[in-house]
Amino acid sequence: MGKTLTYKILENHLIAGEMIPGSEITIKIDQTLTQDSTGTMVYLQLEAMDAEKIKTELSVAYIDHNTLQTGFENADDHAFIKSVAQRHGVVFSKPGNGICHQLHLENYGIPGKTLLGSDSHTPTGGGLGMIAIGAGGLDVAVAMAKGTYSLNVPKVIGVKLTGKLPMWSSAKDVILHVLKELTVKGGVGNVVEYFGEGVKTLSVTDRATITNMGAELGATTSVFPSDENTKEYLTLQGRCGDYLPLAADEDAVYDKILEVDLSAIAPLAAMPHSPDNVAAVSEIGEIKVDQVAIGSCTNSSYTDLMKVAAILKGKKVHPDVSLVISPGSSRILAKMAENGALADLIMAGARVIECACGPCIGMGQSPKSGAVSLRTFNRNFKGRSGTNDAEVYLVSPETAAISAITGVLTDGRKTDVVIPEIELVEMQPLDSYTVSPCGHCKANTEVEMGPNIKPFPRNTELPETVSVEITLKAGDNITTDDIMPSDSRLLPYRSNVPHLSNYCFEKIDAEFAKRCQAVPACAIAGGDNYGQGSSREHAALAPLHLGVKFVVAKSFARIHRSNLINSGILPLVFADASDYDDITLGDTLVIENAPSQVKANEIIVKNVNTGKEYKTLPNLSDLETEMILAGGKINYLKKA
Ligand code: MIC
Ligand code: SF4
Repeated sequence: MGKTLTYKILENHLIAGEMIPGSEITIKIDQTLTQDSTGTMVYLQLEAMDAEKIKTELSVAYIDHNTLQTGFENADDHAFIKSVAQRHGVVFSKPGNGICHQLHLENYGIPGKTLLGSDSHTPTGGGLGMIAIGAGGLDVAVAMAKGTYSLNVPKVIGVKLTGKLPMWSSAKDVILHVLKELTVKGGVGNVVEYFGEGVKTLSVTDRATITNMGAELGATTSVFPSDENTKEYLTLQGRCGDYLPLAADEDAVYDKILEVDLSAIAPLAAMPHSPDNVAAVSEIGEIKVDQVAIGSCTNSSYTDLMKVAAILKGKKVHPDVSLVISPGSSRILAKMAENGALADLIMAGARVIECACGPCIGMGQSPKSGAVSLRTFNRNFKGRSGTNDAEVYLVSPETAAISAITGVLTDGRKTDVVIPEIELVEMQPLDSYTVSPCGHCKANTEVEMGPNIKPFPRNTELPETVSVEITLKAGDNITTDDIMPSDSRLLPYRSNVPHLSNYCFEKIDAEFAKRCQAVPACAIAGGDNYGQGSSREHAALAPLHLGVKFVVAKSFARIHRSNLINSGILPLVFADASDYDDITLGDTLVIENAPSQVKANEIIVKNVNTGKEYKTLPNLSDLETEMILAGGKINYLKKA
């Protein structure tokens, strides 16, 4: 039986376990990446593990999220990360270099390697034929210290591409189409693997746009074959030696196949407030637009921005629109300054800002009240832009650029604007950029700790009886942005969990933190796909600090579930989903003989108020059971 590319790469890295879907394996991790908003925790944890020289082939610490520096906090975090990076032999990428995923693609991604990143969009590397997985910070810290990562063997969804994208349809529309088909939970437990004739019509950066937003499917990761386009891309980055051709076997068997004819893809948009709420731009109609934001790890490549520049050249941004552009890397920006495209953007009236995540994570450029904002980003969760009542639509760079000119959501096919083919260009060699000293471990480097950097919370061993009060009953598809909001006000506190926890669930229920603080122990009831979205482990650490002992839900998103377990918080799944309806805010729930129930992987939760008992299934692997019993991953590692 032929093998999928996913299984070939995983098998190549297999350290323990068997390649049986659903069972736990441990794989070798070749590379890791961190960014600053999750990175401070990662490096505090790495320090707490008394790790010395890292065990990966390459680990990179990027600074790209918290670059506003409205107070000392961000810059202190940067200095902390830089000093720890140096201590452990991690490459440090300065703020201003660009967005971690774009930079990693340009400078370090290698076909066939494994990459673990403390950011949910790490699968961007799948565009180069890597198995690139997003994980919680602690998992990445452990991968650095030990060079390994454990995961459940995924199933593989094959997406068969045929045809070629017409003008005005782009890679973004392909992934929006896939999201419409599969939904935000359609990828859970799966790798999405692309194959077929259509693959060769997509550039590496197109492929990276698609694998990047595979995160929104809830997938473990997404991957493309590595072919002549990969070779050309790597060669232009000055890294032809890193090329390796890779593909699934001709007769590879997929668990499910989705066929996509690229020639039939129309310009699409994800409407408020979910990336899978997708419709054709022509169907949505010409709604008035207030802001257009182009950039983010999804759509900030050289080709994307050159297309935008070509559309804007010689035209003016509509007087009622604010167009903001954040390029993916300083190399791209430098190229566009050299070839004149930057001037085309500026002359058209674009606001070109720093090469960083910026508006994508609400770090500035929040739209006006009630605004319609078109964004080339990957998430349009309510409030993420920093403006709670803004209506955010996710679109391609082409649709964004043409709409910035017309002032309304526009299907470019209805205009006479022609987008030229963009030729890929050679990029400057890495050493002319400000990535500072490569991976040499200087164990005696002193760690710089600013006053805002506080120790991360630690759990304690699982007690015999767990008795809690329900302090929140949440609905379906709760995001980690809902649990631990992030914007320019809160991001400076990513290294200060005690402060951050006061804002936990702030947008859903402003009293949540206070309610938790008033009782000795608490728990959350959730619906389906609890914890989708960002990998931020703060969405587990803040509840841990507030005394949350378990979350009982209909189902969990992958990364958040792991983050809960790493923090020693039980993720319990209702055996009978209708039990959810029995729970009310303020109910007292009790788990008796907790350790032995955890070992049995079946837990009875008693509701003292209603007298009802709920059967719940934590679905823990052996390793996860140990972690829960020990009160989290760090405690487990210290004991092991
Ligand atoms: C995001 O897009 O939400 C982030 C910010 O990049 C996160 C990480 C974080 O919350 O720091 C992610 O996607 O993992
Ligand atoms: Fe940064 Fe946005 Fe990408 Fe997250 S999704 S890594 S905030 S650009």
